[in-house]
Amino acid sequence: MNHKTAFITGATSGIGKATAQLFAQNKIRLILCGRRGDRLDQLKEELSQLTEVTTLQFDVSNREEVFKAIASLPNEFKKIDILINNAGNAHGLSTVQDGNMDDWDAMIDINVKGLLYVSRAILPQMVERNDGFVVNIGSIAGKEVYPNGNVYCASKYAVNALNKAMRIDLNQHNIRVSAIHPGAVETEFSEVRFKGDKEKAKNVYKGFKALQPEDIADIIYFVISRPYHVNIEDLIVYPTAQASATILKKEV
Ligand code: NDP
Ligand code: 8X3
Repeated sequence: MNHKTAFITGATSGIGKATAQLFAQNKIRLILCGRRGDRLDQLKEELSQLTEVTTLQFDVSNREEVFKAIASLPNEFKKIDILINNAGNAHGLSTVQDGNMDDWDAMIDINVKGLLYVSRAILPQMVERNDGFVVNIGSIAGKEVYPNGNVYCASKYAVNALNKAMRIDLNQHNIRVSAIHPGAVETEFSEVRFKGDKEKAKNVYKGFKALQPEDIADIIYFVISRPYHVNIEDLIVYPTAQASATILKKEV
């Protein structure tokens, strides 16, 4: 994978950060993205020992910021081979009738529109070169609706649909498109969902061994390192203790 360049959204934490670390070990050049500049700086310092790294600080849900940030890439990072559409989160957990509409806006704007804006900004250069790889991070929430998950599930159903749509639209251009749909991964995800309530977040992963961000990074690396004629379209990954969005074997 030497000399390939990957653009990773949501690289400041969890799955995106673990993917950046694994890609760096495999000498993939990195464009690391997120809103938290201090974390981007730290990660750049760490991974620059292994590969070439640049960072972009922007909010994926802000259309102008997305296009401005990508246009500002230094020349040596302008050719993007691999796009990892990972940035996203759940905001809140409640019924539709009690739903917080700001949370709804955030999930649709970040998980759906953000993924679209970043893709729209990067795909034309892949199309022009007839080469590229897109990995979309969906969720089991995009395969199965669970109680109180409504809008987060809808946003991930949209990612699932867009993954299929991209495969169709990009088929004539030799661009591979894959989606990975994890079950419970122990990251900052639940802290964001529960608005910084660390205790509540910790409880989500208590009593079973959740997937770790490195598990998903391994799978992403496996997917993007297959021979050119192989495209893994859709992968669902659960922790062993989990059988569905709602069936989870916890030790008491
Ligand atoms: P984390 O909360 O640990 O990481 C989320 C990342 O997304 C952060 O780097 C954050 O960066 C970035 N992000 C969030 N909002 C924005 C925004 N508006 N603009 C730019 N970047 C943003 O969670 P995970 O690593 O778990 O989540 C990664 C992906 O995996 C998400 O799409 C999530 O839906 C999905 N997923 C997670 C699962 C889990 O159980 N953890 C299971 C299934 C799917 P920053 O705050 O610096 O902007
Ligand atoms: C994250 C997993 O089950 O909380 O997408 O939706 S879940």
